[in-house]
Amino acid sequence: MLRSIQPASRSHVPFAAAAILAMAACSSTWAASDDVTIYKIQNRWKQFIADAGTKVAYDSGGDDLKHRWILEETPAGQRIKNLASGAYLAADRDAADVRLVRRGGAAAADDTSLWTLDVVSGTWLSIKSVATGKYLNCEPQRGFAVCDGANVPTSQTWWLSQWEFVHVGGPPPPPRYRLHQIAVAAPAYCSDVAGDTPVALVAPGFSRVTVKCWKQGDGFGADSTVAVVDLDAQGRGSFRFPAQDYPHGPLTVRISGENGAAQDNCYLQLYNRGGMPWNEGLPRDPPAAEGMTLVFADDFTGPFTVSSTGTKGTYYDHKPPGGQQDFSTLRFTSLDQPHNPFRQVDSYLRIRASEDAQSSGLISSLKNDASGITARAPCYFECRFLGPNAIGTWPAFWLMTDYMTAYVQGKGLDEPCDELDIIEAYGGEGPGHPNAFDAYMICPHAWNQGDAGKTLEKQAFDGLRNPIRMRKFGIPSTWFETFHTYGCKVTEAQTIYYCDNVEVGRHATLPLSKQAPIFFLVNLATGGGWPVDLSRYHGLADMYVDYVRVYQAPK
Ligand SMILES: [Ca+2]
Repeated sequence: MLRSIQPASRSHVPFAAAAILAMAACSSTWAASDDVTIYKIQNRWKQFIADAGTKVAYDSGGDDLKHRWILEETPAGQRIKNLASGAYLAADRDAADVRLVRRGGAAAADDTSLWTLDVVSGTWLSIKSVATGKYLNCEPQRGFAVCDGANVPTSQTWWLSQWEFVHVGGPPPPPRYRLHQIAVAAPAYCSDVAGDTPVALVAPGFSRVTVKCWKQGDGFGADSTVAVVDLDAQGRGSFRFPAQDYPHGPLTVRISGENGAAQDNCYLQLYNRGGMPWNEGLPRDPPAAEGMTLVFADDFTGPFTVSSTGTKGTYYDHKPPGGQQDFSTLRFTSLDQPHNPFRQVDSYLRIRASEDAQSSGLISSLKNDASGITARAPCYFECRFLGPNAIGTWPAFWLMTDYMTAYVQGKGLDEPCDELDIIEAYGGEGPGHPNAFDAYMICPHAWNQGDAGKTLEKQAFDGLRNPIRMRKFGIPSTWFETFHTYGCKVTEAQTIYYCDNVEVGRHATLPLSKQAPIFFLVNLATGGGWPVDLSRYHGLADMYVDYVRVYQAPK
């Protein structure tokens, strides 16, 4: 059992103010036991707390009564009561131990047995003492729970202060919603819709939310307000989404709320089975490829094929060789494996990140035997995709010079190569998150090329003025609101980056990129040193790739 800590190089302070969560329909005080929702309370290591007399033990659970607990609600917080003994959990101001107090100790003036529960991630909750402001935790492995945790548990940190209320009897518990977080109760996240679609919301702490969705039209299209929804006292509300009036295919419906300092954006990803065709598929040749010939295009209209070697499959589904350099927290998973992250939907490749399956996906145009699709400068690579914005999502379209030919010749993985990240987009918003909104990163690298390579890499990066702010270049929507094309032209002199055919940055072409074969990768990675938490979207995030194409100038 280890204390879970965040990566040292990153800071992450998501929601400073954990809040009391409504458990409105939960047990009323002194109700008969068969009318009361009964829980076992387990920690992250599947150990259950139990009444051990004056102390609170945690152990493998068993099924005896000492492990069964109910919640009693009071305006000031909740009490956690052992079903069999009637004793309450209580925090001590002067000692770390959690005590068990009998009914007399739960007098109205005594706040030591009051607790605030909040959602940390998915079904995991924090249990905070109203009296001491500290968190119930299961350190220091003495077999007894204590309440000395001063740190706010997050999806990535302080697992020892996280608890799950497992329903073991009585009425089913009501769903929990986090204060100042907008949740969609229906339709399901990442589901298909068609036509007029009712949408049900729960947004505790907000009285009104605004719903927007990017709409087809001339040029870039335009934003549209779908609805302004007034919510009831519990934060519930609904609206109708007229999917028939919006683009066919993947959509991001944005639901935003504000209440004083509290703000939240919920990104409801949907797939519109109906709707209006808009910019789907391969457009005519882009201006940046003038004078070049199309050498590869995939509109994802035919079978999506993968193989690690040979010409049979178009792609490899890991970073070659063998995925040993895969870099996603939710690991890149093969097409032919359980939890396959790939699915062809109409003329899109969907890459799904799933926390339940612990999987996501990457495609590489270069395979394990160094065969595959490459182009040499002067050349142009382009991809049209829509990325998901959730905590830790990291969609990307990027290029590398061929290092696999050297690898299959036995030269290892320390040979020089270049990497050109055309777009690295990081999801998550607010303090502790890298970009989102209209920002993404363009990152050139000159790997294994000594100090000279590092100098060139730094010059190239510094000249790009990252992050790339899409609005600054006249592009009115973001990488997660609607589709965009992301392109890179590599000439012997300059490497130029485009979004929707607008130049967004350039640098002197790195030495290897001038002459080595270049291949492309598209992925929905997660993490990269940043926290990953898709729980508010029930563990799902989808990237949709419309097409990818490659041009090269005739020699
Ligand atoms: Ca397509």
